[in-house]
Amino acid sequence: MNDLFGAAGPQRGKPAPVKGKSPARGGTLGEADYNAASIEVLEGLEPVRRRPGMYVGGTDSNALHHLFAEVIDNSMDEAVAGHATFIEVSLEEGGYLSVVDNGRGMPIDPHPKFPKKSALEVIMTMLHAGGKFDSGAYETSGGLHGVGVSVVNALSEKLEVEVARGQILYRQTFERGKPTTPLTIAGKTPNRRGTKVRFLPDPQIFGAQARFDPARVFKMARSKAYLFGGVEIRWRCAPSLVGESAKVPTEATFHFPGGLRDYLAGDIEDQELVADQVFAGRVDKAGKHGSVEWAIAWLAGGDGFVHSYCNTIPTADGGTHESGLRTALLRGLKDHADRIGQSKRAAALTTDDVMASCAALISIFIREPEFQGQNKGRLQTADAARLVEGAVRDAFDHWLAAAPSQAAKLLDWSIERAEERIRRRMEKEVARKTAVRKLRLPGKLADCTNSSAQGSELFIVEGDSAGGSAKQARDRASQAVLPLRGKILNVASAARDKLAQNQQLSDLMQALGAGAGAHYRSSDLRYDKIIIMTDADVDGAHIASLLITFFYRQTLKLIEEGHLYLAVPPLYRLTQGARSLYARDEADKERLLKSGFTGRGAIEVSRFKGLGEMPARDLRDTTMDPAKRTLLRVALVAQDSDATAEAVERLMGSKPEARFAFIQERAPKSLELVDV
Ligand code: 2B7
Repeated sequence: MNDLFGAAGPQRGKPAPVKGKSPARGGTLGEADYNAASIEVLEGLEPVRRRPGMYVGGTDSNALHHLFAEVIDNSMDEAVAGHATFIEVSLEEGGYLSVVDNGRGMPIDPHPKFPKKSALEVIMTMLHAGGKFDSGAYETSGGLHGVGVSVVNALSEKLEVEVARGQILYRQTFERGKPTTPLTIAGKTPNRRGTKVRFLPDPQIFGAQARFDPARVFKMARSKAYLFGGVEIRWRCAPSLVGESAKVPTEATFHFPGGLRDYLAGDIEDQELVADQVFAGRVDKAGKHGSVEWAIAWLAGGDGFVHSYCNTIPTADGGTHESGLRTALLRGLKDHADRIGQSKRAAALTTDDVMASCAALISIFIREPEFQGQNKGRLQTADAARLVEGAVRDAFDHWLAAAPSQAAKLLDWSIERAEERIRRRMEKEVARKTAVRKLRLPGKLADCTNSSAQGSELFIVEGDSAGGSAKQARDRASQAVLPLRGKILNVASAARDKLAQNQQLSDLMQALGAGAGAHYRSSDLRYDKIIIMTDADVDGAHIASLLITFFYRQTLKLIEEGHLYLAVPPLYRLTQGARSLYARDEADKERLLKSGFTGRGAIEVSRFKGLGEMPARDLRDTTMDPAKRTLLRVALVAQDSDATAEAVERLMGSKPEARFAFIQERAPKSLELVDV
């Protein structure tokens, strides 16, 4: 073996001390030492092993596969630059992954800054601390995206590099980032050219069980061939790694001169399309430099996606090239709508409407791209937006103009998406308003859980104790209970401002949710039945009449539309042994005493003093359970509403003499109770 430089090796592999930093301590730079010059500094790999997450985003399977991406990206750079025509990817039994290209081969000459080391060793063992290699020869089109192959080296238990250059084969090996051999000449290679990197990810970093997923590596390798039609990718995988049923072949060759159009076809298989044809194209050297390729299909059903790439590197978080694409498609479609006299319909369109369930691939090649974000997954280069927008826009205009019927389908479909979006937003707004109204419900209301008015009932009860019984007796899903304390304000005689201030009535109006007076809106009523449930005595009747007056005056429509009811609680309970019967009134009681019981023994008669004293079960069985109860619907009898108004005024108004006269006249009832 020939030690080419005599300086490399495990013992002498330490980087030369650099001003302002002591690698021996491996410490971080002090604030004072941190100057512009330090940014250019290359440092050793200890930081990578100490904090792998900072360099490859973690130590999980994603991070592991990132190592492969890092290596193949270097080969792709050589291919895209026109120096390599093929790349071999081999997954080996022992967990090794090897990548070979037929490019120019990593430089092996002494590095200008570290004359005792080869460029190869510097590339493999020194962390590129943030600036750039200042020699143009080492510039990658991946730019700052690639964390560098030295990170792969740092995180590999073993790694070997072979370079075939000038008919000579060079070789150097490493362990956990440190050289285990110097760069040596391994022989002559008259027919070989390029670089080989073979490595085994370190189980100390990724875990003892960590392995490359053949399917994932396969897909990553294949996608490179789709992204750059000028390269052939040769795939090899140890048979023991692929199960019998797996879709991963042990050997394959990828070469896709059809590029993204072919890639997309494979991705969407035979899904139905909105426009029958795929919109695909390629513009080389668009603008000053850089090229753009795209393939887009609008899927009739199912989820869409946008996969974007820069220099064959996936940009999972999008960026400027994706924005350029979105702008081009939206403006193109809107302008087309203008041309065919449909601009009004297309006015509301947004990029999301045009891109909804659209399967899109966009790939650009530019020099010195800039990436941002945690995983450097977003392209930042501003020029890329203009580059893509210009290229795609031109082609899209032609595509739309050349196939008017497809263009019409796409336009109609996009407008439908916009309408759907606007409808959804309105529904959301309504739901939000309903939620806000719910928040404003009075504290005393025990609301039902059903949110729809249909089939739900509000029981207005007298006093907190009756309220308590009613809450126990109710069906929570459909029955709400609002207790009112004592006599409520007489609406017919009270002044307007007093009405507005009255807590009881304002609680009631809030619970109903439909407003009052001129602002009453039936469609907002929160319940189907409003049931007044007062004690079966004179006071109870009075409260009921006050409430009815309130509804009559404030929400007449509610009565007209048949929403107002009176509950009919019993007055007596008759018990003989285990059997109980309930009586509505005196007459009912007499009837039951005569014929209601068959057995012998005393019949116990108890008179309910109030609903609050009634056991919840009895209240449910007699008054609240829709299957067993009696309800009276409050209805307007007089067709002539003036006559009704006059009657209410005389009965409930502020002049007692009018009330007295009314009763004296025994005028026909204005309000009638209809047994239901
Ligand atoms: C920034 C560094 C990593 N590099 C070169 C030249 C060719 C070359 C490489 C490579 C991965 C697995 C096989 C340029 C670039 C270093 O500078 S890296 N090929 N292939 C590679 O890593 N493949 C190069 C200019 C003139 N001669 C050679």
